Amino acid sequence: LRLAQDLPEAVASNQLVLHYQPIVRIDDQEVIGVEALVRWQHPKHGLLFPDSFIPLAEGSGSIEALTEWVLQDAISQASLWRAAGDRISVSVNISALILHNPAFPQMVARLLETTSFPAHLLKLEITESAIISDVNRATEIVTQLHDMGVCLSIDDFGTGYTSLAYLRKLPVDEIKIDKSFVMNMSHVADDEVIVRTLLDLAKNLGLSVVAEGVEDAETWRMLEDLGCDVAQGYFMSRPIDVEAFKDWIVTQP
Ligand code: G
Ligand code: G
Ligand code: MN
Ligand code: NA
Repeated sequence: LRLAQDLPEAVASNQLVLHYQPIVRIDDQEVIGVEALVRWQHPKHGLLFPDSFIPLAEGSGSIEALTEWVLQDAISQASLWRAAGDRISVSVNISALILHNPAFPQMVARLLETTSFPAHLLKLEITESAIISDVNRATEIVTQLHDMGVCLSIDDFGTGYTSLAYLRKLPVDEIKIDKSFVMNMSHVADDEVIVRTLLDLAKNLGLSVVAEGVEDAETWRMLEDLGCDVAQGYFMSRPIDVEAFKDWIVTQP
């Protein structure tokens, strides 16, 4: 495998493809957003998942170009949906390294400008560990993005080491409760306690919440009872390509 060496060419020649997973409001089952998840349609190795190449992109200097491609494609697609009348947000995963690049906010601003896509409908998902590695630098860049109106979301929430006071200092809009807690909450009592506590915490800090990893109706109902607003998971849909998403969305109430 020469994946790291192949990456720049893959980005340049459109071998990357985005799949989208719906993000659904629980009370009326309205699709309010999507998360974009990158895949690599490799000419020799077939469809590769991000865990097999994002770390390589980070280690080989390709992550900037890859992230720009992902943002450009996700925002263009969301603009098309918007033009068709679907007012949905688009969430993009951002690698820790990107938060060390002072040119990043300007790049995002340019993409929003050329598509006329509203900043508040773009959500950047940052993992807790990403923020921790260089607090001051990341805070500066996150604050610039926030001032532009872009939404900041803490991904995999509950798995990192971020203290709550620290979380509150950052201009964060949303937390995504990690799927490891949500997946089993209907039959593991401790997981249910953790999800309930995180929901409470988010409410008290004025943050939006997405429960990730909702895999069945029972979990959906429990989240509804707990007052969770928004859910994402295989129960609604796996991440799917644009064509499949178009077919999926018309089956929704
Ligand atoms: O879609 P999948 O479950 O295979 O995603 C695995 C991991 O890859 C997730 O943690 C997700 O955040 C990450 N990921 C998916 N797309 C991107 C992307 O465009 N950029 C970065 N940095 N990570 C991504
Ligand atoms: O780390 P991040 O939250 O970005 O990762 C998202 C990944 O989680 C997606 O690539 C997707 O494949 C996976 N995922 C989404 N919903 C579910 C789910 O309900 N169950 C499980 N096990 N994985 C999920
Ligand atoms: Mn994510
Ligand atoms: Na997550």
